[in-house]
Amino acid sequence: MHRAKMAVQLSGQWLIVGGKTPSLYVNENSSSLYESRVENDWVDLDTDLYHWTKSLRPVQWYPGHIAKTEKELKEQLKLMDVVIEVRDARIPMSTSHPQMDSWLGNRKRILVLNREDMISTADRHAWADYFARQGTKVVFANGQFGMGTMKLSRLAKALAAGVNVKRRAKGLLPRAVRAGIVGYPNVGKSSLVNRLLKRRMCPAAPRPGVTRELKWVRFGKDLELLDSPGIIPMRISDQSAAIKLAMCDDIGERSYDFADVAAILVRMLTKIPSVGIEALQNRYKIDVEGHCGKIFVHKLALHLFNGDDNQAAFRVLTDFRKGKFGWIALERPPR
Ligand SMILES: Nc1nc2c(ncn2[C@@H]2O[C@H](COP(=O)(O)OP(=O)(O)O)[C@@H](O)[C@H]2O)c(=O)[nH]1
Ligand SMILES: [Mg+2]
Repeated sequence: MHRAKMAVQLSGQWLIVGGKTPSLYVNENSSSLYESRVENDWVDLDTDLYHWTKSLRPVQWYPGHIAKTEKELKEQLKLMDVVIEVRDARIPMSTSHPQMDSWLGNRKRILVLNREDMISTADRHAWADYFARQGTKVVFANGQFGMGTMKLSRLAKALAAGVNVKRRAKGLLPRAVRAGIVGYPNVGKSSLVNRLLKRRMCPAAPRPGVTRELKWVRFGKDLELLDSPGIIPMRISDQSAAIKLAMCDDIGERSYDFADVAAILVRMLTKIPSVGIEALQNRYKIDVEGHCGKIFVHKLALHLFNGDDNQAAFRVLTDFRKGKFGWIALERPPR
């Protein structure tokens, strides 16, 4: 399923940007052997996730302002010279909008994997390597502390400069170049804009749905930046993706059941090679029985929260989001 999604994506025109050089990491045979074993585990995980989620109540989140945004954004996209597409580095596939390619067409674009601090070096390497193999490099960024924004800024300006070279050739006066920031809710778009501008122009908050309108801001003397509210498909057809958005706090809390999502997160964590059952048992001093996430959450509820599964589930989700099981991605590239 993922593979198909990427093929569409890659048929679009991607711009090549910085990123770590994969060759710095993959050298020895032993490490590639290890890598291939880990990759196998990840493939299994995707299949498992599909089965775990299919019986759940579907997760859907489409607040009213998103439909309006989508319409406005499509209009604004026509004006943009460069589009900066931001995704959550923990789930680069699940934060890729299925319609983005058709909206952007041949427009110049930069792919940013934000929240780079929330994934491991191995995750980062896997994604850098994957995009490099596809002929696509990405900017890894941290909207909170500004890593990667210098590179992003340089790149946006360089790409934008081409616009005025063309205008001059046609005898037209130069004009401010427009760059738009687009992406799913809560991936760090406003934070990145603020970092680029080196001041807080756009409200950023730790919950999805804070930016409600499109906002142009001046960036340097010849660039304008557009911050936009997050967009998300009206129906998320891939429920594994929807669950991962919930785990990463990228969609509204009211759209999912904490206990369901936490139970699946527990199962995922036990299977992620760098976390495993031990990490959960050590943290909560509870046995993981037969990989069952529901039982685990319920035991935690009895242990700490007077039997309240919801609170226990919220604790597990929050701990994951705070990196208490280590900083890890929930997705690895398709092979
Ligand atoms: N750890 C971490 N947090 C980030 C990063 N970028 C943004 N955030 C936080 O994520 C939350 C959502 O950011 P915001 O910019 O409002 O996202 P937007 O909805 O895409 O505009 C805020 O609490 C930010 O401080 C990042 O790279 N790393
Ligand atoms: Mg925002």
